[in-house]
Amino acid sequence: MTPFEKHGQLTVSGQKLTDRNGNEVILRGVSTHGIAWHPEYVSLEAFRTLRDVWGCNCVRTAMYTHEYHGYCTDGDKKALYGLICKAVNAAAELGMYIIVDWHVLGEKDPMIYADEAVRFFAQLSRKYAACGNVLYEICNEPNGDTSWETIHRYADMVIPAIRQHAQKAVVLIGTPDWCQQIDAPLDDPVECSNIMYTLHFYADTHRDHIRRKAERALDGGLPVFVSEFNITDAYGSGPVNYEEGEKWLELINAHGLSAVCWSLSASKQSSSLIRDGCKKRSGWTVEELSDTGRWMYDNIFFQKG
Ligand code: IDC
Repeated sequence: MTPFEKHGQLTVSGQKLTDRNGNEVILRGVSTHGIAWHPEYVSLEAFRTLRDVWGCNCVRTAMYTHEYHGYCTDGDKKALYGLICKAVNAAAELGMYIIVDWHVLGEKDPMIYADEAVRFFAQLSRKYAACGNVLYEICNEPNGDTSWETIHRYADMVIPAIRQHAQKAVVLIGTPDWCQQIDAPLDDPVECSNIMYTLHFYADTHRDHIRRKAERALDGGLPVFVSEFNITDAYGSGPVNYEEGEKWLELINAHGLSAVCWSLSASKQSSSLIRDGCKKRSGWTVEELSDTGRWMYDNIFFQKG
C-alpha cells in the first residue's frame, strides 16, 4: 500500500498532520536541489527509489524564484512549470506526498514576486485541485530585513489563490531569517485552517539558540514542519556534525515533526545526499549515499522495505 493509499488527503489538527481517519501522519523525505540546476532527478524512477529503497513518503521540489534561471528572473517558466507537473504526476502515481516549494532565497522578500506567486499557485492548484497528495510551500526562506508581518501579508495574498481551487490543501509558510524565527508567528498567527509554519536548520550552524526558538514555538502551540534541513553548515557544506544532528533528531522525534532534508544531488557539497561522482539518476543503493545521505537513511527515513 502506498503512503497516499494508506492516509489520503492530509489535514492539520492542532499541531499535527492527520490523515482521513484522524490518525497522526509524519512525513519524511528529501528535497530536490533547484529543479533548474538538476532536472535530471525529477522523474518517476528517481522518486520510486526514494520511496522503495530510501524509505521516503514525501518529496519536495525546490523551484528557485530568483537565482540560477529562477522562475521570476531568467528562467524558462514553461519548462519549470512542466517539471513541477512532471514531479506532481510522478508522486501521485507512486502515492507519495509532494511539497511544491516556491524557493524564495536571493530576493529575500517574498513580496517582490508576490504577483507571480499568486499566478503560479492559482494555476497549479487549479490543475491539481483533486490531487490530495500536494502540499504547497509558499516561500522557502524569507531573509534579510523581511519581517513576519510582511510574510503574513504575503500569505494572506497567496493562500486564497490556492484555496479557491484546492480547498483543503496543506500550505506551508516560511518564517523570517531563513526560517529560523519559527516563534515569530506566535503573536500574530495566520488565521487559516490547514497551515503549518516552516523551520529550517543546518545543524553545524544552527544550534541551541534555534532549538530554543523551536521549543518556544511548539510550547506555544504552533504547527511546525521542518521542510529543509541538513547536519552540515548553513552553506550546505563543511563538516558533517553528527553530535548536533543527534540533538536535533531528539527534538524532531520528541515532537513527531515531519522533516525533509536537502538535497537530492551528487556533488562535493556535504549536503548532497548521493555520493560525489555517482552518475545514476535513480536506483541509488544505500552504499551510494553520501555521509549525510547515510545519516538520513539511518535516522530520518523510516518506511524501509
Ligand atoms: C544551496 C545549494 C547550492 C547553491 C545555493 C544557491 O546547496 O548548491 O549554489 O543554494 O544559493 C538553504 C537554501 C538552499 C541552499 C542551502 C545550502 O534553502 O537553497 O542551497 N541552504 O546553502 N538554506 C540554508 C541552507
